[in-house]
Amino acid sequence: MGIKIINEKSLPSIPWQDKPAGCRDVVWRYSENPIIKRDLLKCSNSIFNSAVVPFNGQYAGVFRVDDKRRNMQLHAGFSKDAVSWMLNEEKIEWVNEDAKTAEANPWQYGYDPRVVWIEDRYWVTWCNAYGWKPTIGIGYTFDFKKFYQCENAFLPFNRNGVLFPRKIGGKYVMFSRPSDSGHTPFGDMYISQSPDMKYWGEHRHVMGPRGGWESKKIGAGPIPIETSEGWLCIYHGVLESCNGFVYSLGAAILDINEPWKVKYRCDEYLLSPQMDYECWGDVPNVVFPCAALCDADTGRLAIYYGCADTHVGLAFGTVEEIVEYTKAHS
Ligand code: BMA
Repeated sequence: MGIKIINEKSLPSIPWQDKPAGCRDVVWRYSENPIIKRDLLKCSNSIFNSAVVPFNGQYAGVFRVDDKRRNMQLHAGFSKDAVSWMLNEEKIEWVNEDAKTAEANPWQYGYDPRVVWIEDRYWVTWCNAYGWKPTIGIGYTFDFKKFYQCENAFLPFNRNGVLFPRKIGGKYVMFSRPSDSGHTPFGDMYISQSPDMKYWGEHRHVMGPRGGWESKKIGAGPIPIETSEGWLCIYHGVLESCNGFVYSLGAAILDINEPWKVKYRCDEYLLSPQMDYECWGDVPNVVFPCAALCDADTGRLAIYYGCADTHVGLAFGTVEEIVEYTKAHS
């Protein structure tokens, strides 16, 4: 491989299917999609926009479950093969280490989680209600059994909080996408920095919408992947049609030491809602990536994405091909 993957681990058990013969795309779907159907749990109306990571030689994750009351909740889940998932029927009960944090921020709703291993634990970020208004919640777990909640990173309104997998320049780094109270008709990606996961500042603009498939708003997706070309960042972009929003998946490559500097940005989407399960559901025409597994040895990527705000889908690609394609179409 010409492109080096940095700091990712060997993951020989990563889910994988070779690119189908005749496929001209850089990212292709798992043939048995969706891998998690909306009714997996007794309580679930839908299960989508969810995050998975390697865990104890197998896999674990945090899943967005909208229940039948249509409350947005987070549930832990486990898998041997990262394709077939068992989710806890009960939602995550967050524990606050600090009583003041608990008092100030009682659980109301949470959605669109991301999970990343940094240093000694799995960090979870999600869109968290504060006074019933969305902002970025942060917590952590060691075992996917007990989950600890920290102070919210930002004020409302904010969404799509995504951590980088290591400190950069001595600071934790997170994407977010400031927004408004509703189904935001705008949105740029920003980076914020923190010495301690509690106080966030040194905000930097990364990029905004720029036309076509990403003309309305954009937001970070899976945890960025460190490569010799820069941070490979898969994100979503939204187009507004006469019939509503269309969510697609694209890629950009950011500077390693100053990740608010965009080196390359693919002008085509890499995956857009085209299959029935992406075009038909509670919110039609949505592919919404929240996680990617990466095998450092082969460069294989398994991308987990929400389908039509209803199920979880899986797609494949390789770091090398996505990086090359992004550079060539930037
Ligand atoms: C966004 C978020 C996502 C959702 C998407 C499409 O604003 O609410 O959770 O998947 O809209 O409805």
